Amino acid sequence: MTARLAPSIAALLLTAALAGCAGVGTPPPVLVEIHDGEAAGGFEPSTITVPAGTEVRWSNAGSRRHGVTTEPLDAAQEPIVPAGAEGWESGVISPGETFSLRLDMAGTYVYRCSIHGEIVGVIQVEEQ
Ligand SMILES: [Cu+2]
Repeated sequence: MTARLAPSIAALLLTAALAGCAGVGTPPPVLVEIHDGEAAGGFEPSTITVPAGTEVRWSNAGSRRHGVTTEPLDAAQEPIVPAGAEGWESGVISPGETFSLRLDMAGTYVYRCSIHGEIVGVIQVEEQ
């Protein structure tokens, strides 16, 4: 009896596990627009709070080339990212182009435009 029930119980547990995964799911991507110049707002929004595992998409909404990097302007300083997390350097993002990145590690990330260093953004990643 027990032996016969086992497979169906296993199937039920598997179904529950899959439903649980679907319930938590992948958080929806979050869009950050890049605007020309600090006066125009720079990163919009400049500060975001997202759950771990979120894909952040930067979209160049301006007419100049931009980029996003965690490398500090002052090369002597350390990037501000959570311990154990990697920073990034997008390379050039031309007008109309996007750059995406999935952030899995919780903590604070500070980044800037790699071309216009005065434009800064902050991402707060929270444990899911
Ligand atoms: Cu820029």
